[in-house]
Amino acid sequence: MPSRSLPEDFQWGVATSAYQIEGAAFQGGRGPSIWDTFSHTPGKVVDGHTGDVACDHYHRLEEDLDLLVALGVNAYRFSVAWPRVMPDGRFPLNPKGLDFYDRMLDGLCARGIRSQLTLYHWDLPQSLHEARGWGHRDTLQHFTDYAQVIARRLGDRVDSIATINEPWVVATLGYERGIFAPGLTDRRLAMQVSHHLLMAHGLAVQALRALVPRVKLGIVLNLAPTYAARASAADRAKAQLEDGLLVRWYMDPLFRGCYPQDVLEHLGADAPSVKPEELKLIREPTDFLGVNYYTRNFVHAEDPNLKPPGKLGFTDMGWEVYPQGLTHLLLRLAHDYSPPPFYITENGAAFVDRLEGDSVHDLKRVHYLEQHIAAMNAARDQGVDVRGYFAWSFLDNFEWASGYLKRFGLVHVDFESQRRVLKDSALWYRNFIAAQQPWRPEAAGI
Ligand code: IFM
Repeated sequence: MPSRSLPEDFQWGVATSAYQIEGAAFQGGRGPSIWDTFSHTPGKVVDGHTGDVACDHYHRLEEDLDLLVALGVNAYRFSVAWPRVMPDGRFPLNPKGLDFYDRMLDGLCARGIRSQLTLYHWDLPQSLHEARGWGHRDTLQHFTDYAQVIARRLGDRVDSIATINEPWVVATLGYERGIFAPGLTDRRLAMQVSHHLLMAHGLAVQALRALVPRVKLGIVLNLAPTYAARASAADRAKAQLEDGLLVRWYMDPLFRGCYPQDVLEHLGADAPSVKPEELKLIREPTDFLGVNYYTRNFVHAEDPNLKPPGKLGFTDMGWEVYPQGLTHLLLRLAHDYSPPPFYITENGAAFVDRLEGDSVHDLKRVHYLEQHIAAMNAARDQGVDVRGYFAWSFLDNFEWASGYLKRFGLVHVDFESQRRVLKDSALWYRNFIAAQQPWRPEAAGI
């Protein structure tokens, strides 16, 4: 693995999100979020699992921060739970909630680990949802207030702040397909929500820039290249549209100031209402673009369920292992958009793991990580500016509608006892990161 070309401050990290690990859902003054409501609604999450306890990270903060040290990472990506800080999504604040993140930042600083904080990883306060949530422009102002609260309290210690995680997932899975919270099936609303999320991003960036000019600001998108199964015109047209909905719908307004015309035509009456000044807001300059990459899209005009070839296999999510897609994606984004530097803010795989005593021999995950880091480096070698890589995920956790059945962690969690065990992938990642550190005479005792 080439290491010489890596900048010294390259971030090697792991990532999590609040609802997936914190637990303590009804403790410390936290208010309910749409994911509490959704997961407590029968039939929405597999086996009725909820994030009530999750990894109990809220009560095990110090132990988990020590585990980050054991992993040897120099950066940690996590999200703040909006309803823990503002139980109703608006003022007043919940001091205990802020104290928790304050302790987290102190703990990370004390351990020499840089922090990438995400403001919104899907846990919209329930009371804002009841006031029409992301469908209503008032929520954008509440989000900006929340961003300012975080900046004032934590901005002295964070390295970077991402506004929104994966707006495509929020809008499409939450408001159009109804398989994630809040479980709605309204395409018109979903597209308006996607526009509002991008506006919320722009507003928050403006507010944060004024308060914490030192902190790097950006957004995190789930992106993938889309390939046509056959060279036919029909498959190509489908691939073009899928790419438009997933990639260009977000990248174009963020970096070109417009929505893609072909997608607007496809949406027809479901296209959002957009004002020119809103497009300007969305294009507010940022310092980084977070890319979450797991697999590619493979489309066939007549058979939506056609599986890709899967030469390197599939993960437990049924997602094809396709590392070269990450290289293609990064090269294409750099070429088409000239965005700010990238971070790979999520990349990882769920596999069926077996705990054997104090070990989990998750060789497939080791291969997955190795192949994707190599794919990222292949893009870097061709000039793409990538500043960090974050494995998803630090711990096995609540995998949304799949509950606890899908394990993405580098660290195994027994959800009964809350015992943590470093999987072989964690040990591999630790050794890999150590090998990337530049050789220093003083470290070698010379
Ligand atoms: O667990 C999720 C995460 O919350 C967002 N990105 C994809 C991951 C795996 O599905």
